[in-house]
Amino acid sequence: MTTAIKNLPRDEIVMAGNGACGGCPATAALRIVGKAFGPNAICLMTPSCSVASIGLLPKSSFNYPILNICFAAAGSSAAGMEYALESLQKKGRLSGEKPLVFTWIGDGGTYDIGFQALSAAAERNDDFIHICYNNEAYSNTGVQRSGATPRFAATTTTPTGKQVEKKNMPLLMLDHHIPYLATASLANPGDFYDKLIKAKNSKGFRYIEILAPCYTGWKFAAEDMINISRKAVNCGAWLLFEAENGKIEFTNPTRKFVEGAASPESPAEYLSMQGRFSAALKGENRDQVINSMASQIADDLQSLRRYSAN
Ligand SMILES: Cc1ncc(C[n+]2csc(CCOP(=O)(O)OP(=O)(O)O)c2C)c(N)n1
Ligand code: SF4
Ligand SMILES: [Mg+2]
Repeated sequence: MTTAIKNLPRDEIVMAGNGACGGCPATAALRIVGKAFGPNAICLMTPSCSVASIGLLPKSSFNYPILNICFAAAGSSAAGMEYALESLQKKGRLSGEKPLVFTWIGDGGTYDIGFQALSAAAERNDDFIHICYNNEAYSNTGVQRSGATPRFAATTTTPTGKQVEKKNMPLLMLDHHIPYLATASLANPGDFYDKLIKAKNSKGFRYIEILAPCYTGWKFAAEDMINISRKAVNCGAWLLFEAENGKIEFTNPTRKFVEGAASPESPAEYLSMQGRFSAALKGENRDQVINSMASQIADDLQSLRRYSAN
């Protein structure tokens, strides 16, 4: 049974006065991470909105020891941190329980710039948790396109809409044969929390990715952030699943879509709610854009079916 939001622990690692936009999805997701991981954790971040939100010592507003590391190095730095802690423990120089090491990285730092080090850490099955908060762009530097930006979305580097499909990063990571992988949504906070707890209780390389609808980059009203998160899941633009030792389990409504018990909603409303798609949806290409998105979703579901059959 999924943990109810009212039963989430009261612990807060995100303090008042942080520098994120009000209602920032990345920061909301990080709050849930703190509730799941508790105080005994070390967080590594690469340049991103989350780093910019921390603020300056001694008033940093995320209540974890945080290392702000170079963009390409999340995988190797977290692996090094974990080996160092293990070594200290073996030498008797670390008292108490070993802290949990996790990375909190944007899509730019995961899909693109940090991919090499991440892939290497996954292949070595290094013992840490990588969490990607995916706001589908390089938001902190003014919303440039990333490998996670969906086709047709306008960014500052794709002003008329991105021409190519995004990477399927969760499936790429699954192909590294890692012990635990999950996708999550802010519309299902209890499900996200439960997946974080599973990852915390597992060993080896664990990967979790949460969709983080950024209203400044996606251009929608801030109060619609959870609504957009839910629409993404209901139309299949964001698919919810987890894989333990390669065995995939789906979270509803994705499970129903995969099993053919229900069909995803049309992506029309999801797309229309976001200003980043307005150029692509203008004029006679509107139906073509919507159909193309629906057909990509059908392809992604088909890929998941193939993985679940293996
Ligand atoms: C090697 C390097 N290239 C570029 C930058 C500039 N930079 C800082 S934050 C950022 C965007 C990061 O995007 P993402 O990882 O998706 O996080 P978000 O800003 O969306 O939270 C960029 C390009 C940098 N700091 N280092
Ligand atoms: S730009 Fe987006 S991701 Fe960055 S702090 Fe603001 S709402 Fe959060
Ligand atoms: Mg980003």
